[in-house]
Amino acid sequence: MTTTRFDGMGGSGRRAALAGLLLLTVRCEGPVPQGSSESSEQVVAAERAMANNERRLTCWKGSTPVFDGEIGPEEYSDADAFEWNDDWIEAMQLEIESREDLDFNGWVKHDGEHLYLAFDVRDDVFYGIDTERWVPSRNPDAHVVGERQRGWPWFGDMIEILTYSRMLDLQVPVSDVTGDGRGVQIIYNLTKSHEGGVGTPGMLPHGPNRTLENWENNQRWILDDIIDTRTVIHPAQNRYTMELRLRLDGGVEIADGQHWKDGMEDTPIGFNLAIGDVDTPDKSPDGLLHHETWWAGKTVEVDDGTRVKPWGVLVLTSKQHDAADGG
Ligand SMILES: [Ca+2]
Ligand SMILES: [Ca+2]
Repeated sequence: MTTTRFDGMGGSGRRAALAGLLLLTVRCEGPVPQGSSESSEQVVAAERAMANNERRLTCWKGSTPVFDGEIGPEEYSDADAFEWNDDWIEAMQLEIESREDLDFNGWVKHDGEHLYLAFDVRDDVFYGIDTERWVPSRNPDAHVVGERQRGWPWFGDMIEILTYSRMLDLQVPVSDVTGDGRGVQIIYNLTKSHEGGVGTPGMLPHGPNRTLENWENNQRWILDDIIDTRTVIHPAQNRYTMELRLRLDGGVEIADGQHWKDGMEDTPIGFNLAIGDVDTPDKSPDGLLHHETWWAGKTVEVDDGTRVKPWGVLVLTSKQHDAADGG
């Protein structure tokens, strides 16, 4: 697979990467997941919205998992799986140095009511558990919870989740999302949460570098349980497992007022993830994270100089994985 690296490269590299992405829009073809159908019009629409059709997952319909943070041996066998590899795009200075430093597996599926994401993350040092809760020099208020302008929700071992459910409908690049069913950018943190405060894992609205609209909608999602998580920490194995569920009704709005539901045709939406790792201060030379590794990249510059979000593609389907060819 071709790796397109957007962040941390000079202007010429960015232009080359962008040219590669634009070439995809001309080619009008991308690999289509086995068993789920996708029209060439949908592929073109995704590319207009800056989605890389080579980054794709299928959200099959499957069994309802036990929502407890544990990942049983067969619990996600009917889901599409992803894992860390060299195609993920690091946004911080330091590359992932070993599988012990940071490694993860993940799964995605839905049961007709919720979209589920599950993560099994291996990390040698849990920030705020194995370490003191040291704060970055640039923001001593990093752990203020509930105030958009002060806290850094993403500081810590974390997972950032992004959707662009209106991607096919709008077919345009976006610099920001609205934080609701149309598109969301929201944070899971291993050691703090909007509802439980410092010390309790869970969801947080994104911080001061995102819009007020995104923050307010993120907060409503968390308080109304449109999005919810469960976490289990396995300290002896240096790993944590987390299950996230997102209510389809209210959480995935594919057109104005229309939410994707079971029985609809296969629908690609924009999707992206970042896995963040903080260890000890010496591993954060820029005072930020040790790692922030992105599935589809963090941002990309377009012709007018603005930076927009690159996306991977998540195909929502009513089909089941087992029924798919080769599934
Ligand atoms: Ca680590
Ligand atoms: Ca860590």
